Amino acid sequence: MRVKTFTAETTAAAMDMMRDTLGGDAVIVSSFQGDDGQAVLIAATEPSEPANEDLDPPVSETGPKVGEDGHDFSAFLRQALVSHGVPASSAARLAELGDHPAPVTAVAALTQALERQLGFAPLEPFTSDMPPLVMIGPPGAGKTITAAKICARAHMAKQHVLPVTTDVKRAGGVEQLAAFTRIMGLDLRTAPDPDAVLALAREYRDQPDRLVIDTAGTNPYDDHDMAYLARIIDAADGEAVLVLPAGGDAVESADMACIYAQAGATRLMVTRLDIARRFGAVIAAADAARLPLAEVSISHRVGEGLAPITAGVLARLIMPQPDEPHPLSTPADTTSGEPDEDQS
Ligand SMILES: Nc1nc2c(ncn2[C@@H]2O[C@H](COP(=O)(O)OP(=O)(O)O)[C@@H](O)[C@H]2O)c(=O)[nH]1
Ligand SMILES: [Mg+2]
Repeated sequence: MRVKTFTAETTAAAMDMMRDTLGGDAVIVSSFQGDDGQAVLIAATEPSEPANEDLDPPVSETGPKVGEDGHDFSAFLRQALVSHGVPASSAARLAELGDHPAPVTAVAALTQALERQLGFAPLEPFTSDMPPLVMIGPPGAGKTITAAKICARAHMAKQHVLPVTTDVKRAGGVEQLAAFTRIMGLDLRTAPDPDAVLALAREYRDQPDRLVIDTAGTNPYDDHDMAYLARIIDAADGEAVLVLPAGGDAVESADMACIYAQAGATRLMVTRLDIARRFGAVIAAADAARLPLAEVSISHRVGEGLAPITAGVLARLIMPQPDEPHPLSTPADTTSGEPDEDQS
């Protein structure tokens, strides 16, 4: 297999260059946006004649190889992952994992690697006899919107859900969630401290309602904040879901995820995938903290809900396929009457 990298203003222009140079049999191995904003397309072709010397040199030091048992995509995977900000060591490990047994396409190789390295644990099915969900994370991560989305989904499915907030000190903290629960006709309970959380958890232990507890933003580097948060999780005797936005610095996100995992987080919910184009932070956080990915949020609107995330979806986000629809296509707008969030 011979490979060539094409760089152009747009993916379409890069595809034209690919077809002109390699002909119609070329296979797109990877397509992503380069650091300079240019569209980068890596294509491969099986030469019917001895290798043409004017093809690009290999894309890495060792270069892509054709193994005994098929294609070796490890260099492609590493390059694509690093371009998304995945730390080099993690990218190298994933690239190795993707390579054996030999997959047919680069996306299949990355899917295989992500399946092996990361966990995927959707919040569905949501049943009322499950432990309370406690949404935790730094300020502005999307905890409140995500809590509202989970409650809305459960309510629409006629499941019993009780929204709770511990975010009582910040001005507007309660009101933000109340604006959504009011529309749904759900009561919102407040729990100002761990004792109140404990009392609510006990009160509802034998009730059909599952508690969804929104918490105030915490600073993972503040020991007092984290100790207090751990007390809330403990009092709820629930499952803590770390909420982090996509698109942040990968190493910072990984550091934070490890601290929240120590405080009790058992899953990772990623928000703002609609306004991110680099997904290294998602992989780095889940990988470093060994937190399975629950679901993802792709809209600020509560009615647009949450989307499932799988290894295949994540692989396509990392290596978008020009001929395929976006792996997280935006759901229809079902938000009539919903209070809109200020996006400024
Ligand atoms: N575009 C977009 N905005 C989001 C998403 N999730 C949350 N937001 C916005 O991010 C901001 C912070 O969300 P919020 O739930 O208040 O964060 P919290 O401080 O963690 O509770 C709000 O303006 C939300 O509307 C998402 O998936 N996509
Ligand atoms: Mg909040």
